[in-house]
Amino acid sequence: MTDRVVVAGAVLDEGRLLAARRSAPPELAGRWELPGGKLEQGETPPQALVRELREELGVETEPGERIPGEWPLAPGYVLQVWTARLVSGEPRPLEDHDELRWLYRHELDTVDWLDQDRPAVAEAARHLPGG
Ligand code: 523
Repeated sequence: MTDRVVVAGAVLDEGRLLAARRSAPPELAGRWELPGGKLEQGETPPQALVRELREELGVETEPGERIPGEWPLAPGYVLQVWTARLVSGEPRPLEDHDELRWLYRHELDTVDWLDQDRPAVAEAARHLPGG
């Protein structure tokens, strides 16, 4: 069976990457992620990403390019990541997160990323100024 996709966004703005701290479930709470969520029926990953970022952060975004790779999650799920440009709004932790931080490239290691997000964060760093 095909794995279900969880899409996450490497949201870029003013030379920084957005990191979001999960508030649930307990085993993931306190760890940092690229925000996103599961695809719903009939959605493409970029469509799901725009919806999830609107719901969770209250912002409008425009997906950019896919970050190469695909990372296993719970059985039956895989993580795919797209870059996204902030179009309007200031992100707020409306759902699923209790803190947000904008990180410059040299600050990317200052939060405890979920293991499965780390390769995509490293790749997203290539889109940030400073190296
Ligand atoms: N991850 C993950 N990294 C990451 C995201 C967005 C999600 O490892 N950047 C994992 C965490 C969960 C699963 O993917 O095990 C689903 O993510 P979740 O809970 O953010 O998806 P939602 O918001 O669609 O979930 P429901 O509220 O359950 O529908």
